[in-house]
Amino acid sequence: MREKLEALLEAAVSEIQKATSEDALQELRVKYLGKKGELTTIMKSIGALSPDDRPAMGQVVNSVRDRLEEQLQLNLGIVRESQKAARLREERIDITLPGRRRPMGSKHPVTLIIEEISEIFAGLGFQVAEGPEIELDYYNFEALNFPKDHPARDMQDTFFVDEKRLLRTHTSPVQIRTMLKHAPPVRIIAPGTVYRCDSDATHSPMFHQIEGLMVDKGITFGDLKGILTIFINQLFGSGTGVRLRPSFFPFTEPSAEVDIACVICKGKGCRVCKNSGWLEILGAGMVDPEVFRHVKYDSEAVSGFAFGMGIERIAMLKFGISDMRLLFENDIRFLSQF
Ligand code: 2NM
Repeated sequence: MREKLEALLEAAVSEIQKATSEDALQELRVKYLGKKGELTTIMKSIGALSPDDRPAMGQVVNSVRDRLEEQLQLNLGIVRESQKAARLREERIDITLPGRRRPMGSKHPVTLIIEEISEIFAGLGFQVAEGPEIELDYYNFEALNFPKDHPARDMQDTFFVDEKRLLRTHTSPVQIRTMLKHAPPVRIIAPGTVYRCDSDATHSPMFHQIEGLMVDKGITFGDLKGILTIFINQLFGSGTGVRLRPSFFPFTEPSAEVDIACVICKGKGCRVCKNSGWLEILGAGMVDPEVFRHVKYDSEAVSGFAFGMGIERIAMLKFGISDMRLLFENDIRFLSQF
């Protein structure tokens, strides 16, 4: 039996050393050490030996098993190393090749205008305020003095989430939230995305606005006109004509539409201004005391003005974009020009 074991060990070691793959080594493990393996079979026959011979023979079997185990591990390491070496020999990397360039991104024209306008108002002491795009009906309409039956509160015009919540139709709720949190004075602008049920060549259901609010002791309509004139002259160039026309908004009284002299024809009349020489770019007014009541501001002690403008229209005028839909197609050939 001892000779048999020695012959087995020699044969097995030699086979293990010749194996060139992990699979071959696994097969040899099964062949010798598996449940029906050659060593296992010999081990089982120990029972037939006389009790005196069993311990010694058991030790021999164990040492043969340990030797085989050791040899298998050793060759497994060797096989893995040589496979890795072969792979590395084949994988040639040409370090002289130029790297793959990632195309440089660019800011969206709407983002550029929001940044430019925010910079101008920063220079006038306005801070940027933000708020949620899913808004409460209360902040979007109720606190802004929209009557219950106002058409803007209809499903036709507004995307409702449920009874109480909607996609904000303007950024005015940001001004409400700001006034509820902070006592006067406030000087903020609220840029952001807004939503209305409207979709055609000149209306996108998702667009952008910047609204502004200034509240302090003794703010007048003159401050409104002065601030907006400075703003327009910085955005469109000094000397740009400014015109105010009376208008109406639920949240301001009095209210005005603010026009600028057409940037295309300088007021002579063209297609863009529909021959009027003027472009409407802002709505504005003195904050209605009813709005102050909702945010618990004392309208006897403070007053303020607010204004709002659409960004897409301003981006089109400033960059000479003829079709608003280009701003929403996200074609990089278009976007990379700004
Ligand atoms: C506009 C025009 C006029 C406005 C008013 C307010 C608030 F919250 F203070 F009442 N925020 N924005 C406002 C006023 C917006 O957009 C055309």
